[in-house]
This record gives sequence, structure tokens and C-alpha cells, in this order.
Amino acid sequence: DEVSDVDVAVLGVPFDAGVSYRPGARFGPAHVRESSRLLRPFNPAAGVEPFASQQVADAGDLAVNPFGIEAAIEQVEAGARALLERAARLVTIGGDHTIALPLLRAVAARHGPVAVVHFDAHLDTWDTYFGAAYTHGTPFRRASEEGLIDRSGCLHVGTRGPLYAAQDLVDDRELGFHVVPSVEIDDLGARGVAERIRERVGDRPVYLSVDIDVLDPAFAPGTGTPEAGGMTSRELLAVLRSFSDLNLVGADVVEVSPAYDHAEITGIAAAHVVYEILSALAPRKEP
Ligand code: NNH
Ligand code: MN
Ligand code: MN
Ligand code: MN
Repeated sequence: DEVSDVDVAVLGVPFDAGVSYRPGARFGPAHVRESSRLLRPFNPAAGVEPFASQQVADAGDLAVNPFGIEAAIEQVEAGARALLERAARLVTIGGDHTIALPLLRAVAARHGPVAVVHFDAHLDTWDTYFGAAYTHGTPFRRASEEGLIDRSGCLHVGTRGPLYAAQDLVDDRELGFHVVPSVEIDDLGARGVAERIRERVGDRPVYLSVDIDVLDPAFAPGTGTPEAGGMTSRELLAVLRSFSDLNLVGADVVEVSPAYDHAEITGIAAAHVVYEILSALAPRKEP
């Protein structure tokens, strides 16, 4: 077996039955892997060799029930727990955002309630979404109810779109989440966002969840629910580079949907996001 006692396992979860108007994220892992062939051993922006300075194992794709949401959620949790017996950290490529809940269950079983940095155009804290409790619109509400996350260390970054009224942001803040809407990123810039995250998260164990739709559709059209007015790839990658200072215990990159990725740029963006995450996890050389 390839994955034993490694620093990081990379797992694909080809699941997209979490109630979407435009499904297709089940093809995300293969697409991101294909795009990752453009990556190189040395990451000059981060100044590290993410694959040489730590052991990174490709755990392949998890077999998940494509029709039964609750069965799939159990399979993802079991698969993640099994991998976390053999890898210090798990980086998952989705799949739709439904999978963040079972991934957080597995991470919390190991670390206790974690802080969460959630990049997304959407809050994903609906109580129900089209009547269903377990969907890509609800994972962070469920995770909060289940005590998997430490809300005082959680942020939603990049929220925007016509579905959100000011009241939705207030409601999430009342739930205990810190919200950095996309319009605030105009003023904060990448550095300001990184500082806001650092202040909120501190040294706590933190889980990172990147819905690729946090990027503007100009950079990531290949996703089920694009919203105009998002982050640039440069901004997101710069913020992720600052995570080498955080106690990052796991991550996912979700909602890549290749059927809409007309120029394959979403796959490339997502591969770079994974690459910056692996770079942030890489141990730094002592000066
Ligand atoms: N569209 C839903 C909302 O406005 C969320 C589900 N879609 C997503 N989530 N892509 O990130 O909250
Ligand atoms: Mn999402
Ligand atoms: Mn989203
Ligand atoms: Mn070219």
C-alpha cells in the first residue's frame, strides 16, 4: 500500500450528488490531476519543494455511492478516518462541498473541534437546501451543530452574489462565524485578508476548505454555481501562501466541474491551489 506513515495524503472524492443545479463535480479529481501535470518540483513563489521536503502520497480516488448522499457521506468519513491513521494530514480534491462535513468529522475525531477557513462565494450554512439536510449548501451548519468546528476561529471569505441579503451575513455572524464578503477584499487585498485570518485563527488547529467558486468566473468558470465579482487567482494563491504560519491540519478543494471549464483554466487554478496548500504544509528550512 502506497500510503503508510506519510506527511500528507492527497485523496480524490468524485461525488456530486449533493443537490446541485449543475452537477459535474464528480469529474473534478481527474481534471485537477490532469492539470497538475503542469506543476514543477520547486515552487518559487513559496520557496519550497513541496514534494521533496515532505512525503506526499496520492491516495487515489475514493469509491463513493453516486446516488445516496447519506451513504456517500459515511463512505467519505470512513475513508478519511482510515487515511488519517496513516497520514498526518489529508488534502482532498472534490467533489461537491457536501464532502466537507464527513471530512471535518474525521479531522475533529483526531484533533477535536477545529478552526475553519472557508473560501467560497457562498456561506454553505443553510439549515436545509431544497429540503435536504446534507447537501453542498449545508456542510458548515451541520459541522457547527455537531461540534466539529470552533466557531470563534472560523471565517467565511469571499461571500457574494444575489442570493445573499445583508441579513444572511448578519445571521451567520450571529451563529458565530466571521464573514469577509468579497467587497471587503477590494480594500483588504491579499495581505489584509491573510492578516484577518491569522488574527482569527491564531495557533489553533485549522482546517481549510476552498470552494473554487470563490474565484471570479473569469479565473474559474468550471464550477456549478459561479458568481461574478470573485477573487483573482493571484489573490487567493497569495493568501494561501501565508498559511505556512498556521497550524493547518487538513484541507479540501471542491466544486471543480470540468464540463463548464471551457479553457481548462479552472483545473489549472485548482491544481495551483492544491500546490500552494502542499507548499504551506511543507516544513521550512532553518535559516
Ligand atoms: N447556492 C447555494 C447558496 O447560495 C449554495 C450551494 N452552492 C454552492 N455552494 N456552490 O458553495 O448558498
Ligand atoms: Mn461551497
Ligand atoms: Mn460556492
Ligand atoms: Mn498555453
